[in-house]
Amino acid sequence: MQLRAHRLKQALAATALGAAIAVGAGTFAQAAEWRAWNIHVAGYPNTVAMDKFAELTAAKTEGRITIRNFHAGVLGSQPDAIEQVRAGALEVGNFNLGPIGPIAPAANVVSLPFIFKDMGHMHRALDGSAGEQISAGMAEKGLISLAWYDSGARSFYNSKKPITQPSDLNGMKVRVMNNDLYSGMISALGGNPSPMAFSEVYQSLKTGVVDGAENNWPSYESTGHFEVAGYYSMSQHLIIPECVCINAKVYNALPAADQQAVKDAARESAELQRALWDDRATKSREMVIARGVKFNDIADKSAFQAAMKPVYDKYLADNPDIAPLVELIKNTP
Ligand code: BDP
Repeated sequence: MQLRAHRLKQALAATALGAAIAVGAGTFAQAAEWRAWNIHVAGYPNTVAMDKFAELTAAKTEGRITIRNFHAGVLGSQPDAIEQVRAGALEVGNFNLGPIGPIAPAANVVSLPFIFKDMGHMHRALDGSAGEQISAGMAEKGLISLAWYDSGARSFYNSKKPITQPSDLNGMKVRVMNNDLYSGMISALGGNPSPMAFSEVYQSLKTGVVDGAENNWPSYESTGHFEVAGYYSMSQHLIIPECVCINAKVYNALPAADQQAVKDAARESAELQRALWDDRATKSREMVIARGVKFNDIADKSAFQAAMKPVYDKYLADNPDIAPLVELIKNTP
């Protein structure tokens, strides 16, 4: 009996020692697990690309960094998530630059309506000095942009009628993302802006809290907004890029090789996202039109563009130091 007790004690001690060694070793070579925020649902180009980003990061860092994606906005609204990544409560997020603009004025240039002529123009600007200035402005606010994702062009949709000219928006309640530039844009067109979280838009359209909203084809389709706001009018007033953004302190604390690995992983995921984007935009558009959406082109957008003058004037009056960046983008061929 005594001998057995003794052996048991010995065995327990050995186990405890083993466990202590294991814990010690684990602490020493601890792998980092990051949490990543994404607003989009399964199958959406950004969701597929963020999964790729996680897979590539684990492979390129040989498991030193793993990323756990939280899709479909389950970790909260986008403005909240941006604050969480800045504060380090979350490590990573796929963010639209729209809600980043109010925090980082340089990043807000992309939210000036009609600043980009088309997607190609936006890509060229981001790939050059304008992109560097935008990244620098974000880094100052604690967000490092690892790569840029596409988000197409945003157009108006509503439950009432086709929009062909600014006066069609008169008195219309239109949901916008949280950013004064977008509220100013709707006011300048004679509508009533209603900033609200993405997750609330479907119900608000359905119950008539708002008459319309604005987004690209894939989001109009994936959210089901087309079911409750069946007029889509191709104003293409905003072409807003998105980032794979990481908390600056987390990124800066990484060894150089891991910084490179994470950046490469994000950039490769962006190549995939951009390829998937074009395909999804076509499919979403075809799908909603087949489901009865009444779509109209706005060939001449000059009246909408002219109406944006007060939006530009106010932004430049509030941020005079950003004027050269606005000019740089406008002059990017
Ligand atoms: C989508 C963006 C997403 C935004 C959403 C919105 O990808 O980041 O949250 O629009 O309108 O196109 O809120």
